[in-house]
This record gives sequence, structure tokens and C-alpha cells, in this order.
Amino acid sequence: MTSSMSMGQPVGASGTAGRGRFEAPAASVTPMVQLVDPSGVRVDDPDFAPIAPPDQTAALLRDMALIRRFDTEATALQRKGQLGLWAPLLGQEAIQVGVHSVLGGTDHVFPSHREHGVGMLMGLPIERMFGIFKGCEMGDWDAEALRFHHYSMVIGAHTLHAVGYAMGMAADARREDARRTDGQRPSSEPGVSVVFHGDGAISEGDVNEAYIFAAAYQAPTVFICVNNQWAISEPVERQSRVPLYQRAWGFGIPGIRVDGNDVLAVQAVTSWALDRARTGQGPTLIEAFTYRMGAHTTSDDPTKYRSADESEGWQHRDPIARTSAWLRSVGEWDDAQQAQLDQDTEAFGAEVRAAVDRVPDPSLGQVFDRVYAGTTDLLERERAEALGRVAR
Ligand SMILES: Cc1ncc(C[n+]2csc(CCOP(=O)(O)OP(=O)(O)O)c2C)c(N)n1
Repeated sequence: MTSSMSMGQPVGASGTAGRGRFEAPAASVTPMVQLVDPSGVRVDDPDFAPIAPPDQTAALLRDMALIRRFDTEATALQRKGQLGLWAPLLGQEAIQVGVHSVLGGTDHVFPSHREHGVGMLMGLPIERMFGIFKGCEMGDWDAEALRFHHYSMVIGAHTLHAVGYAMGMAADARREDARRTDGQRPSSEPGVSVVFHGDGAISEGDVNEAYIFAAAYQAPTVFICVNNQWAISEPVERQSRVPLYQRAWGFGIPGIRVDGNDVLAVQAVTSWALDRARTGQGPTLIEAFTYRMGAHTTSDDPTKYRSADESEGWQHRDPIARTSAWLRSVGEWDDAQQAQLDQDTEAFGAEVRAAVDRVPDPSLGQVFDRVYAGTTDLLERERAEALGRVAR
């Protein structure tokens, strides 16, 4: 084909390209749900309000302080050589606590590689998390019982698992409904799968396929896209020409951006999205706008790819400082409560340090035990070979 045939050139567009329908939509202000501003002042949102009274918010502050302590201890343990690696969650506490605070008893969480706080709050023993980062375990806890599924080190892969799981839960609920003859609703609430992925993950094929499936089957899935601005050293601007939450609409999924450093806003928006999923209205994508305050993992040096000005600019948006400032302003937090919390986090720090010593050191044979639910001939041959080699 010669260039003069210029397939795809719209009739009459020559000389007018860039006008009217051929022009990109004008950039608009990106609306973000926020209920408490960085200085701790309550602000109004046209669609969302806090869902819990202030006296219950103190519990959220406490959870944020505890998971921050867990994280800083873990980072220090890595520096001492007691963990091989750690992926810090510093700065992302409000997202993890806000989402966790509204999960129902039948909801399942599919984490990425930084949701240690959610795992801890859902009851995953710290030594099991440490086992992964010490290289001593595969993270094969009973995900079904815990409702906190396995860490996904393959970026984005778990979003497909989450959607498949949601479709399964929806199918079970339909079957249960059909079986019932008394016309009553089942005793337990239908479950929702809540999946965390990063801004970088949104560029993965798996994540886009997950969105397509979720939209096509109206799966009860809530996608929490943790936009911490960086995928290791790739800034979010290089990955998407539009705000991330707007991508969702192209798949037919409502998208909404929330201030990820505002625990009340995260709680309110997640509760709304869970409710949509539970009542058969399908998936939602929540873009939680935040910043990774620390390194990507303890193996990298963020000063090599981002400016000190940028990182400092986020210091004043700290989720913990903001929540305590607001709680103080409404008389739900004072120095005595803070002193108690400081004491509790200190004691908790000691528990975290003790947990790393409880990580069992697996024997070589055990490595073969937990590859599949059952064993195979090939695995048995490999086990015998490996054990034979060390015995020689
Ligand atoms: C499929 C795949 N590609 C690349 C990597 C290497 N990798 C590990 S973390 C990461 C960046 C992830 O960024 P993001 O999704 O924004 O999450 P964040 O680490 O910021 O929480 C990459 C590229 C991987 N683990 N899996």
C-alpha cells in the first residue's frame, strides 16, 4: 500500500486534524475523595461521608501505628541480615487499615507483595510472613480459612485469581439461592474478592484481562489500585497518559480515586464498592492515591531515581499524623492516649523481633512436600535425587 492511500485517514480530516472529534478530551481536574485533609481538618465530599463515628476511628489510628511499627522493625531486621529482603509499606498504612476495617466475614483478600499490614490484621502470624522474606517458606498458609490469599510476587497474576474466585463465590451464591425453597436469603452475606495491585501492575496483561473478565461477568470484585507513584524506578506518568482510575471506564467498570493517605476516605469508598459488589452491581476499581515513602524493597535506593523534593513533599501528608490531628480536634485523642499507644507499639516491636526467630528452617525434604496438594512420581524422583546428593 502506498502512503498516498493513507488507510484510516478520516474523510475531510486533512488540515483539520486535532480539531473536534479528533482531539483528545480536554484535561480536567481529577476529583479525589478526601474527608480529612493533610492538616487534619475535616472536609466535605459531595458523595461520601465518614462511615464510623469518631470514637471508632481511634481503633484505625492504633492499627496504623501497629502496622507501621511492624514494618519498620521488619526493615531493621533485614538490615541486620535476619531477613533476606523486605518490601516496606511505609506511607501506605491508611489504605491497608481502611480497607481491612470494612471487610466482611466472607470477603477474601488477594494481596500483592506489600500488604503485610492487611495480612497481620487478618490474623496471619508474623513469622509466616517473615518466612517468605527469609526464604524459608512458600507462603502456603490455608488461604481459604484465613481469607488472605498468597503473596503474588509475579506482578498482577493474582488479579486473575481474585476475579476467578469472585466468579466462583457468585456461582455458589446463585446455586444456594436456587436450592432454597423458603424464599429466604442465605444466612451468610455473599463474599467479595478484594484485590490489591500497584500502579505498575496496571500495565500488565494479566490485570487488563482480569478487568475484562470482571466486567463481562459482573464479578463481585473490588480492585484496589495502590498508586504509590512508582513501579520500582518507573514513574506512573510513564505508564499511563490518563489518571489510572479513568482506565476502568474503558472496561465498563466504575473507577474512583481516593486519597490513599486519608483512612476515613479509604474506609468510606471501600465500603461503597463492597456494597456494590455484594448487591450484584459488579466490580469497582479504586485508585488509592498515595506515595511509597521508603524504598521499593530493601535492595534498592530510591535516591537514584527520584528527587528529595518529591519525597519531602509527601511527608506532610502522613496518614497517621493526619488522623491523630483530626481526632484531637474532635476530642477523641489526647496525650495520655498517645502515650499508651506509644507504649503498646514499643511492646509490639519486641514481639515482632521475637517472631523472626520462630521462623522454622525447613529441611531439604520438606521443600518437595508443599509443591502441590499431593505428590507426583517426578517430585518423588527429584526428592530422592536431592537427598541422595547431600547424603553423598
Ligand atoms: C510479571 C513481573 N514482571 C516484573 C516483575 C519485577 N517487579 C517486581 S515489583 C515491580 C514493580 C511493581 O510496581 P507496582 O505494581 O506499582 O507495585 P509497588 O511495588 O509499587 O507496590 C516489578 C516490575 C515481577 N515481579 N513480575
